[in-house]
Amino acid sequence: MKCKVCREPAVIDIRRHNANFCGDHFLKLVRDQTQKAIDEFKMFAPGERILVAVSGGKDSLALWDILLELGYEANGLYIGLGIGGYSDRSGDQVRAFAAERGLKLEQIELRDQYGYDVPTAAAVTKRVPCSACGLSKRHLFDKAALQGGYDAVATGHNLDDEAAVLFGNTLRWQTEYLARQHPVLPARPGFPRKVKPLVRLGEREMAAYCVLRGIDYIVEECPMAVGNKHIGYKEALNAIEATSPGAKQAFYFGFLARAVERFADAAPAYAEAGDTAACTRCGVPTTSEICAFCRLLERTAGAEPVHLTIKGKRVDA
Ligand code: Q46
Ligand code: ZN
Ligand code: ZN
Repeated sequence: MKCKVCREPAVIDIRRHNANFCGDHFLKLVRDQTQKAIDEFKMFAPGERILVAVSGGKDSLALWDILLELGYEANGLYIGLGIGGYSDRSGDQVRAFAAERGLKLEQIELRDQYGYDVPTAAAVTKRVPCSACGLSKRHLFDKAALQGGYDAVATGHNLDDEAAVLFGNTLRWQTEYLARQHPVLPARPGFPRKVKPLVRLGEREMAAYCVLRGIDYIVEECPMAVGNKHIGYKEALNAIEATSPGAKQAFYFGFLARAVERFADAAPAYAEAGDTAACTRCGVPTTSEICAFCRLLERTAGAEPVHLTIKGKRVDA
């Protein structure tokens, strides 16, 4: 197996590109593909300030590293979700990454700063943890980006993630979600621009990138992700990709090129929407008097911390 570029021994094969690469040329490919996504979707320009949402996993740490290598000004933001040992370990990983490289990392601990954690919010609201978790992350990333004067929030979603989400949204024809499934969501009043620079790269490539760059990341998944639909969609797409290399890329980029625009009407919030009111507590635009995040704060205020369980079994150790 030889590198497509230099003919030296290759360390990785990428079947959808029908090519093998040595370490150096693979790292170059990853950076080039990221830059290509940034340019193609007009994510941001040199000189703009980026806030990277880091979780401690391979994708977000690799993204932070790649953006810095490409010469962008990128700081990290980590949110401690209070999901037991998983959150402790992921926070340690992020802090070690930033400290070793002398990077600027902002940190928010839900329990310390907002008086709740994800397991407690899930118990109080009687909904799946991902619901309160996603709401909290969106609100706090938006707020941190606006307050810090950042031009965009970047997340580590890769091609496998985006193809799996698209697959799920398509299975159920969730047109509102389909309309918003774009690698860039433009800024609108009260909300920063959101970008996904890794959409041209797969999960396996991100893991290889971390190994080659000496990036330690948390391998374990969030205990709440285990067994969820998203993982099932990924497995289904992996089975298709195995016999049809390039299928994922064709599915996702074909959607962006030929279909996403057709759903634009289904997401009025992102169209030239009429003005919404401001949350009377925190000021973010909302359709009701109090925004969903402030309602969550109200509901979780004073609630006893709970342990995270799935079907009665504790999963947060
Ligand atoms: S949403 Fe759900 Fe993730 Fe939050 S509770 Fe875990 S699996 S971390 S991306
Ligand atoms: Zn090479
Ligand atoms: Zn609010």
